[in-house]
Amino acid sequence: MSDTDRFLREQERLTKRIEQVLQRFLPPEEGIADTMPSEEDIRMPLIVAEAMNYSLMSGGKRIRPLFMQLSFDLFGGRNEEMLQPFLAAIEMIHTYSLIHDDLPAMDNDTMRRGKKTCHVVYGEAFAILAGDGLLNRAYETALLASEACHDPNDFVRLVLALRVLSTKAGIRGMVGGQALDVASEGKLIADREETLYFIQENKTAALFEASLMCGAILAGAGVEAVDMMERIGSRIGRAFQIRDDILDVTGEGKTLGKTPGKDAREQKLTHVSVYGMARAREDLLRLTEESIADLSAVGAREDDLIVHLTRQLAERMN
Ligand code: GRG
Repeated sequence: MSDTDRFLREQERLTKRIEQVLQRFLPPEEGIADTMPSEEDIRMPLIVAEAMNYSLMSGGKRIRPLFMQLSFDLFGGRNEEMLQPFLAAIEMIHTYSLIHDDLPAMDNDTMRRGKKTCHVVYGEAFAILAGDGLLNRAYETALLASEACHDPNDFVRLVLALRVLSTKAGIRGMVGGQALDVASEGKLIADREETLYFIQENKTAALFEASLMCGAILAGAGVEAVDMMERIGSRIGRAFQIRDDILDVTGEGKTLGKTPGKDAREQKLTHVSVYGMARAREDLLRLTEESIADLSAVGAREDDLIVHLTRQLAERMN
């Protein structure tokens, strides 16, 4: 078996396990509102749960939980019961952001992960609620890791990981980046490079940082190693966004699972619009190789899946 086949098989195995973890923490689609006055009313909260599950289980690549798992493994993590709620939580946060990003008030898209996006199937109000529900469910789920804490050190790790997850998903992370992205659309920006960097770092890279940092924290890694994982997450996440910007120009809707060509139509600030295609490709490769050099500094080997995955993302087609 070639190295590439071996990596793909291992990645497939881990992704299947992540799907099972997600199944374990899905919101129930029954028993939510037994006290509602009428049959029709009772259906409403259930439809929100259905919408949450529709988007969550609609076939994403599960890259963020994969990185969290691989970071946990890299630092010799053993308490999988503490990790698993966090694997589900990061994917729930990511999925909520996709649902809200597709809304007419934001990026206004009808396709996601090759399917009709949430608001097309369930309507805008219910898609907003499904996103809210997933964000909240993420923290409900992450806190379930407390049931697997065996000693005070475990509780400290849980609190640190929660701090990282909530900060990186919030106004000083993904939400902040999305706000600047939306605000800069179609505008003449004085410092395009600085603005672009802020958007990439926060809208996209913050969740990669959270994945790698939470994996390391829950495995018991020290402060320096966690800081290094933040730096690596920043580079991998920015590279991920640059690849996204390139694919928006070169990709096809069928492979992408979403509508291509929107960045130019909506005059978005992207790596391609600011630096051009050739420089975008160069920066993508540079950030990828820098991430791999830093990964090897924290003990990853060339034939570890975390290194392979980092390389694979630079060439991804969706
Ligand atoms: C609405 C608060 C809020 C944030 C939205 C994630 C995001 C921020 C917007 C989605 C649009 C976008 C292109 C963001 C950049 C990050 C990105 C490339 C997301 C897509 O992630 P993948 O490719 O998706 O991992 P799958 O479907 O595979 O999970």
